[in-house]
Amino acid sequence: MKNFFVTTPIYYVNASPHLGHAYTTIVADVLARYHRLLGEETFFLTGTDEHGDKIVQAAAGNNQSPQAFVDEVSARFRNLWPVLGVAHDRFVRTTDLQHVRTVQAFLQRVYDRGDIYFGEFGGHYCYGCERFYTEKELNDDGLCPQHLTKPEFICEKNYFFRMSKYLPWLAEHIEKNPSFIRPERYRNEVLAMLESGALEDLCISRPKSRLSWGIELPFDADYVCYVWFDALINYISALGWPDGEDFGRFWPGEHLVAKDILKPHAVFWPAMLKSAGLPLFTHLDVHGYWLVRDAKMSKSLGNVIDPGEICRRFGTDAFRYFLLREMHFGADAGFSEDALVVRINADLANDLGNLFSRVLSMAAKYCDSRVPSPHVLEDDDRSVAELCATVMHNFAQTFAAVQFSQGLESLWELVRALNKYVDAQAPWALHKKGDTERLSTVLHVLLTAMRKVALCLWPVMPATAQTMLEQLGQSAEEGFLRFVDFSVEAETFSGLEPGASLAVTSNLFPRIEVKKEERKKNSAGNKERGKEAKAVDDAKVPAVPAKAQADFDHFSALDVRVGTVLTAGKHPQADRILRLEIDFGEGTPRQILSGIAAWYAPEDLVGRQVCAVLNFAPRKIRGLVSEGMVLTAGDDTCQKILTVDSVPNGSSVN
Ligand code: ME8
Repeated sequence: MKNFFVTTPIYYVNASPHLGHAYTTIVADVLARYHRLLGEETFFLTGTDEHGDKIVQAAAGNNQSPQAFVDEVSARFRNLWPVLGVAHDRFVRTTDLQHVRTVQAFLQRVYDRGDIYFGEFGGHYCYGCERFYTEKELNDDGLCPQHLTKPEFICEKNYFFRMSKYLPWLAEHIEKNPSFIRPERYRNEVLAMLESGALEDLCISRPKSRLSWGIELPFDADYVCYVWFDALINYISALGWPDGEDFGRFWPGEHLVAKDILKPHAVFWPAMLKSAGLPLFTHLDVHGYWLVRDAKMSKSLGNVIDPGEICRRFGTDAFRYFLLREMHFGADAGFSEDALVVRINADLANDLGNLFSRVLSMAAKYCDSRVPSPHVLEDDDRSVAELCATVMHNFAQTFAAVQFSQGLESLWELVRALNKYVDAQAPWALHKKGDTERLSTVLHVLLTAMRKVALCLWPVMPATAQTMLEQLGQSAEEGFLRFVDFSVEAETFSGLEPGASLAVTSNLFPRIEVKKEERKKNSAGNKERGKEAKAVDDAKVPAVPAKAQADFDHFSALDVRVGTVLTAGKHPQADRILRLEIDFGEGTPRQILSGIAAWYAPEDLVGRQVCAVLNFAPRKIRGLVSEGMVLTAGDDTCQKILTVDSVPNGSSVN
């Protein structure tokens, strides 16, 4: 028997799971179920990535220890998956003891093979990415290409992985194995990266003096492992490497990620595996971003979609279908509730739901809700059987090649063709004519084809497919999977037992009636809520004369940026002033004095992000220099800081 192992990235524990996380994990679930349909023994892994600077900062911002923080957020991820119909086999956490053991064994092996060395290195460190950049990797302005912030130049002694040694071999492997990274555009991107010569050895340690929340290096207790080197190893720690039997059974696996983490998966990870003498993964499947109102989801834009809430409102299977149908794997796609409703009404209620509803009610009327026996097949019937076989072959091919949207599109050709077949054969007319043989054949053809549709849909819409099968007189999920052989199913136009009892009616997907105004309100979402809040505020704030009209140039001359408060204390000479040290991603924090002591205790500000004007000339206030001005809102009676929803330090306020 063949085995199949699929993984999602393990999610960075700093937020609640969003639509992007949901998509990757649902795709992995679909693939796992598809391979189970093929009769393969599958293992599906997901989990959370819990070490590194960002966790420490986020935990501090929450007044929690890193461990308490990761326990809480990791549970939030784990609890979401059943809501999305996701049935993973293992949930790995990088703070698991087994993971720590595997990482240390892996490091030791690579070290013993001479692929880790100690050296002094000066590099451009981006705190957002938690990694060093080489000069060539920075953008033309010398900024981190991901965060567009100025990295800090750090020179320290560290351990390095001889990644450069494996790059020529990796390029050759990718050239020789066209489906190793797919779709092709990402394969080309990685080959270009390898050809550019910008990649060097990888710094894989952090001194404990700077970061202690990590896995200790087995060969130097003063250092912890770089978070990416640690996190990637989850794919084998979850299988118990080096001694767990699951490793021998399921590795190598197929990885699913979005384009943001292409490089660590396509370059670091294969080089690490090669150095440790382990087989490479089979495929790296890379998808694009879900965009909401044309932008990548981010808290600061207020366009983050909560997948749990969408499932509760529209149904889990409808949501899964939409995600798989709407995104062409590899390219970006847009999410909106309007588009979701359109798909539910057109594809699920009209095409699929209608087919089931009309055929089952005809079977109730004309053959007592029992599967009829077929008689002589005519050309039209044979065309349906042929279309079924073609669609199932397409479906298998496209799903194996992660082209889910195309697979579903092809399946819907069949669903639409079946509706047309109903219209053309007009069973009601056959009944009127008393042509029972032909009527039985037509209904049998329809019910057989509907069963094939249900079979294909099981990976994408498991609960609905199960209902469909039960309505067709078939047994439930587990029993069903035991006897189904997908390849045989594609070849043979049969599968129903004459006489088996059918459901009397079916209402799989009721149409969603959305009144125009309500839809407007839904799609405006946060915008509407913002307006309501504004209306309340407008009522409270007394009208003040507006300031004189100003030039945009005056505004854009100000350098307003976001930074995290690292320390806060009272000004020794001025009661009303707090002395803050704020990290704006510039390397050294700035000292800024702010007259907000009446409204904030210093400890309330530590870990919070604030906005400040940075390009005023430094000013001395009672003996201390202030290198900027923190922005606040309010009046003489109360001033509150302007804060933002976690963006990288140094981000400009525009
Ligand atoms: O990168 N559209 O975790 P992460 C589609 N911990 N998918 C999206 C998305 C979007 N707008 N935003 C995020 C990490 N994703 C590391 C991984 S693995 C060894 C360590 C999905 O929480 C997508 O799968 O930032 C992406 O690869 C992943 O979330 C990144 O999740």
